[in-house]
Amino acid sequence: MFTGASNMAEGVDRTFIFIFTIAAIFIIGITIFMIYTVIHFNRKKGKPAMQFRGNVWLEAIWIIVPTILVFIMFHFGWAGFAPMRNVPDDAMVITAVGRMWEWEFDYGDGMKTRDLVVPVNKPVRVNLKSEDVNHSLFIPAFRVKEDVIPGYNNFLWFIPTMVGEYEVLCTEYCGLLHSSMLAKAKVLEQTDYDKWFAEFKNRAREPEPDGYLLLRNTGCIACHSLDGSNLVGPSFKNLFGTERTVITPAGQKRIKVDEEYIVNSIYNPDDEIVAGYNKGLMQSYSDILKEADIQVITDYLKSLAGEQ
Ligand SMILES: [Cu+2]
Repeated sequence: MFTGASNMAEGVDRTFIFIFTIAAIFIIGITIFMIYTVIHFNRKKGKPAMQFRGNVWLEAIWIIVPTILVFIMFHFGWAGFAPMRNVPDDAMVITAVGRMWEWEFDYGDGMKTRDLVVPVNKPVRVNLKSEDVNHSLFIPAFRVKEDVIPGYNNFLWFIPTMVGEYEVLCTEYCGLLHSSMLAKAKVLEQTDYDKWFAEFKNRAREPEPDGYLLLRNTGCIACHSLDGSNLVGPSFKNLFGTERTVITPAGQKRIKVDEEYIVNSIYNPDDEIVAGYNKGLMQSYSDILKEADIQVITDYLKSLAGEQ
């Protein structure tokens, strides 16, 4: 009956099934009773209405029974919730960073991933940090969900109980690409996890290019992919040096993506919109990125287009 992939699933599912069952019994029972009374007590000619003056037993029952049911619901709810705020001391700690519109999982020492990778049967504490607005980290298979609020140190924890790949979502509407703020939670056997972690550690040692860091920290790659996929804006992959059709206030024209075009696109995004994309979605970065920053970004874009 409890098929969740973490230790939290049983408490959550039990509460959910109990409340759902009570609600189903009531809605079916009340509906049947209502239909019965409509048919049985409909207005008949010449029949005087009966007058009632209360019924102590009936009133006692409809106060006592729901009160008991609500207390049982509270008991199940509390029994499922209390352990969620009580993290074992030996839990491994990972920081989840939410930003518009991606998740990043920080393992410390500069080791950051897009997907949450954890070993099976080990307690994991996930500290929750937001770099901009309110987000909410939700891993349905683990039955855990907590708000990620800027300036507030929230957390969640769990023990994954089944090897597999599960969805990670944001459940707090956080803007345009909220629905694509997705990641995976990968639960591995301990030996596979150790292997992954060792590789990850080696990879993390290689410093990221400055241009990439600038794009990431400014939030550019939430809307412009690096792998060629189309998001809100054109992908950065193979962008530099190519020709595009752009829409200007004066009409369509062909341009070549060069240094000048990139500076102008960052400072005046609505001037020349690549055909097929929408106006008004990007702010000007003239207050955020200096010309020197844009030079670093341009060099990185050249490397993505194989020009360096
Ligand atoms: Cu979000």
